[in-house]
Amino acid sequence: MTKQLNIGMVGYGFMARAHSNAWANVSHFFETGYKPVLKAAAARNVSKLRHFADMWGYESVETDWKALIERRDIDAIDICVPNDMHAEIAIAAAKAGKMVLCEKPLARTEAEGLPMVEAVEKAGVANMVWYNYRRVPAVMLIKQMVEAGKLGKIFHYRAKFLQDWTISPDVPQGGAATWRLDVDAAGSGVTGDLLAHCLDTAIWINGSISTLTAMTETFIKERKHALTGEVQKVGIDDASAVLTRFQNGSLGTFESTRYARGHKAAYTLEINGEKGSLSWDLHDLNRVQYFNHGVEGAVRGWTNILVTDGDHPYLGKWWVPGLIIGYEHSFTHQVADFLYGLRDGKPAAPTFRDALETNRVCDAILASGKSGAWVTV
Ligand code: SOE
Repeated sequence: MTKQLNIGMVGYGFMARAHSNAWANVSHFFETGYKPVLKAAAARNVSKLRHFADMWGYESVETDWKALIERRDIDAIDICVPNDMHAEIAIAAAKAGKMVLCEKPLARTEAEGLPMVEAVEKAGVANMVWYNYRRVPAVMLIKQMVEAGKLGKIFHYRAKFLQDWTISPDVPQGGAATWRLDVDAAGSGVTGDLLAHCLDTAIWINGSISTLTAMTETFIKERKHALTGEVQKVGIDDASAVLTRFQNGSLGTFESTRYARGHKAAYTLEINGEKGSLSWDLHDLNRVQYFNHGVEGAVRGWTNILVTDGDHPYLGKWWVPGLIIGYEHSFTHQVADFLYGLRDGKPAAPTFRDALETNRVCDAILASGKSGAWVTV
């Protein structure tokens, strides 16, 4: 029998929309034994909250997240607010016995994330962090191919996440739309916001990072605060470039920036191994590029795999071969895996504990960016 799972959403921004879309449509495509219901949404700005709730069909609203957590008809709390609020809400939700799903990064630092991990583990509640790019079918296929040994020994892991939306000095920091530029709200700049995605995928596919050295830069040193208009020092990293060694002996190079003119969300990755290479580009997200050195020399070359067949990850649940899917589907897949995890009693990854590792690596990058030294993670 299908069980109802009542969702309590905290926030109403871009991520709350991406998550709500996933909760709303997952049971149309995936038979997990659960049917999520958009029960209530919470935020302080009542008019924006009501508009969001109406658009997505939330049954009710709360202007205080604490009231949402206290409600007995809520099963899972989904946290879609700036990073500085993740810990307090997640810990309170876990104490109240709710399942907790948290937008990435788990916290601003590892130290802030650890009590969140301890709270969900102590309470024994299901938990997950929304590193959605793992659930792009092409990325999942890469993971499966690496696990199946298609690349053999891995030598290199290379990833970038490039944007260009903060180049103008007129972009403010703080406030609802630009909290990602405010170090108090975000914890860090591109390292926690963009590179964290690359790191999560890398650690998941290629294992833990052992040591690293990083270069970070803040190109624009002062910005106006969006709420007060006061010109303040910028505390975030605008760009980070990182060299890593993985525990499996491979080398990693990572880059993230909001100053790569022309790039909006250019997440790319490439893995080079003894037997072949694989690469992926978010702007062409249904394709995997594969070089198989095992193919006879005369016809050997990069193969372009269109990941839309029924036997590709998740695709059997969507349309028919050749029909592509998009960014939003990665969230639906993440919800589906969360619900399968509830059904099977196996936590869906990344759990809070898994995601803490990414926070640890981000901390090491920011420390190395300041000191210039190699850091052991
Ligand atoms: C930043 O612009 C951002 O929205 C990130 O916060 C998301 O995590 C990333 O997926 C897209 O870019």
